[in-house]
Amino acid sequence: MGARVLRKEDARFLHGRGAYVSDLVLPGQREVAFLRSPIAHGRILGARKPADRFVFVRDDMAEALPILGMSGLPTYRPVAQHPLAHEKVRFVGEAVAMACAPTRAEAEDLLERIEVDYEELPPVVDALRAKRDPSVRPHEEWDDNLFLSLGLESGFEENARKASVVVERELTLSRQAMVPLEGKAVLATWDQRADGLVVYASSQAPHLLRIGIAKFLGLDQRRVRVVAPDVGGAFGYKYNLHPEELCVAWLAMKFRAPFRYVEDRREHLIAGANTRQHHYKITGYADARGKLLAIDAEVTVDGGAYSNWHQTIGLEPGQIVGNLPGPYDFHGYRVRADCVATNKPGFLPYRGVARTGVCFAMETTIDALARAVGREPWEVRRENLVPAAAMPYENVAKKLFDSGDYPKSLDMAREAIRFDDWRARQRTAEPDGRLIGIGFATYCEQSAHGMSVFKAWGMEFIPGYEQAMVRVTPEGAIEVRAGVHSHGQGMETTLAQVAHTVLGVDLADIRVVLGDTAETPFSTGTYASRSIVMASGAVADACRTLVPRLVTIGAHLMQAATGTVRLEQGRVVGPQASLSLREIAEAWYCRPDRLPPDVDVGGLEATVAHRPQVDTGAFSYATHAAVVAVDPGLGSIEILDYAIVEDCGTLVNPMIVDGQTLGGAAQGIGTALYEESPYDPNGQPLAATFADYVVPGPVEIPDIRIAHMETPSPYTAFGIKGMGEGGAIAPPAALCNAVNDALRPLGVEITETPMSPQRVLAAILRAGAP
Ligand code: MCN
Ligand code: SMO
Repeated sequence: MGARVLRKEDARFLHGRGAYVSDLVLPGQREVAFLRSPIAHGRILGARKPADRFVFVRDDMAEALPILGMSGLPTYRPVAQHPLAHEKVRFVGEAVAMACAPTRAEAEDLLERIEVDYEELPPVVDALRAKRDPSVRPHEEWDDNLFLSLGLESGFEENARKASVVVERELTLSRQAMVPLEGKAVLATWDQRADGLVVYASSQAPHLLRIGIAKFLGLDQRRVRVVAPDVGGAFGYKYNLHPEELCVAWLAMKFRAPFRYVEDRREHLIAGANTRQHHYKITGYADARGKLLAIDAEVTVDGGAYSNWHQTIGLEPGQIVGNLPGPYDFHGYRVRADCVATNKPGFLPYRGVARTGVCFAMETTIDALARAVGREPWEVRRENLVPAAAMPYENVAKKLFDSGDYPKSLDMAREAIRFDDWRARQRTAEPDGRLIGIGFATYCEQSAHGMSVFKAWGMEFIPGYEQAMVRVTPEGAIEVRAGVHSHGQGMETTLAQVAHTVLGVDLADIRVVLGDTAETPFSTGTYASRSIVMASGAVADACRTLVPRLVTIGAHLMQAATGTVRLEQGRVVGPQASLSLREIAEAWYCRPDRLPPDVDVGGLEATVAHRPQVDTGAFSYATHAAVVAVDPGLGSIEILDYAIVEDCGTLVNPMIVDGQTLGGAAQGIGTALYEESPYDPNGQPLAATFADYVVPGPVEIPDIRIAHMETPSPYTAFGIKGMGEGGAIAPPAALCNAVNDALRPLGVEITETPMSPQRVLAAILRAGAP
């Protein structure tokens, strides 16, 4: 624990030996292609299709139920999504028909012979307008366009009243895609012996996918096995059940044969779910020094056409309402978050979930307050952060911050970018005319949320426990089996490190098995930065269950008293001798005659359920600091320096945490500066290829420096806090604050992501600046 060990999975990945769904081939497998709606909103009047046995529309799929995500949140409206469109299409790219053939190209040729007649309806493209004017509705049976509307109020009036400074802003985060390297992919077949489905899917949560497929195909869960092989990035996109997955599973069930679908990049960009699109009207109330008194916000989420199973669209507004107050100590709060239906692909949570948006809103508001009271933003931020002495701290939204020193992360970040030097340099003009700006953003991130939190989000399946199975194999190696899954997080290594920490066995002798419902204990999977907090506790507890068993067997073999025998560095050590785990395991499994007949330790494998001491999660946190140069003539932004100081409690593997932080920050920089899925007024997507949709690469991502603080959580196994999402939360806020610091002499403020050159230049021109 705490060692920078190289990842066990790297040899496989770096030598091209990873096995993704695209690498799997089953005899006789057919490839599936989907015909997708060319219009954003319309009625399907009829379809003519070739007389091929392998072309299907919705009416051919009687056995498959529509996907229906249910939520316990007040005002939530469930909406059925048929696996292929039924009667209506509600976004460009919605699957209307599918064809199957030995190759994808042949399947696409079959699609060309399908003709669908549509009656076009006016689309709803702009969420704010859809909310104001519900005369056009994607779901005509509703009387407005709201999926749901959530609110929270606590101490608002009395605190806001005391304010001497009020700042009000409208802020927008644009719609974007999630672009994992590997798109969604699914291969399903029928196992004659098990009389059930086997579904290979690029999934974060194989056990949940199993429930979903069984539920919507009307099968018992025991007749569905889901295997998630190597997964090439997921980021939230691969947590919920997708219509295409249900279609492919239905084909395998219907024809008792293998079918596969692999999403291509264009399909991902136009038809895959979108994310991030939030609009804020936010007002900050403070005293004359900038001490925050209250926050008031009206938030609109553009939810697209459909909810999802099983998280539902309710998760995003649920997280907005709970997390908007950020890491701050204040007592007046009023918020409303509306989730609006539009004729665009559905919305899925993406790394950081709603917190990238709320951090952007809150952190730019802190900076605006600082400017209003004429003080340094870092000073005002620092004075408002929950101090270390107040931990554990319950905030205005009743979140329980477990531990940490938030102000110190800001101090360290300020030193890391040499703040004073940059401020001094700002006072002299740059020879190239560019403007320098410095920005900070601090956030805290609830990770490994437990039962009460998911219950409050109204979810159908509520994670509470995490289970793990640990086995000493007959040759004395260790096998760890867990239902969480790794799709880049390196969990084959970090869970092995946890087992090593308890048992002392060499990492090379520990094998971690993930991603197969037939081989791992039930789990709701990997998301919400929960895996290491939850699974490390389960793995450690399972290992600890085995220790007395190994000791008992060893004591008998060495004829020593049990109390004199210990497990030490992977060996069972007695007063006079010691035994390897191989010797112990061989005796137990294969030579029980060497043991007295009354030895019954209960076996050398144990499945144990674990949950943290509190179920409100562990809060990791970080401060991001950015220095930018903005060209006022071009609107272009260059990141000159970027530093992150983060605290995720006890570090299992600092190298993996650094990798997670960098990857997340790259995605956050994408949100801040580059990535956008725009739509025209007809609901046509304008970014359908990587020529239009800009993903930052090595050239755009600066050399990010990371420093760690390590405050163990008092509530979790080993004091670990989750952090897989964190890097993606703060970059839009930190960069926007830096850009606005740079543009301050021009009296210009940017309030929208991505901060493309066009947007920055337009804002400069609007302000009448040179
Ligand atoms: N870790 C550690 N010490 C800590 C905390 C974490 O060493 N104190 C390590 C863990 O052991 C694990 C990794 O960091 O190997 C991430 O752990 P955790 O924070 O528990 O997050 P999860 O494993 O639950 O991963 C989910 C999280 C989410 S929600 C998204 S979205 C996301 C992310 O992780 N998607 C990713 N990181 C990703 N990284 C890659 N490469 N690909 C994705 O799709
Ligand atoms: S978006 Mo991460 O899978 O919670």
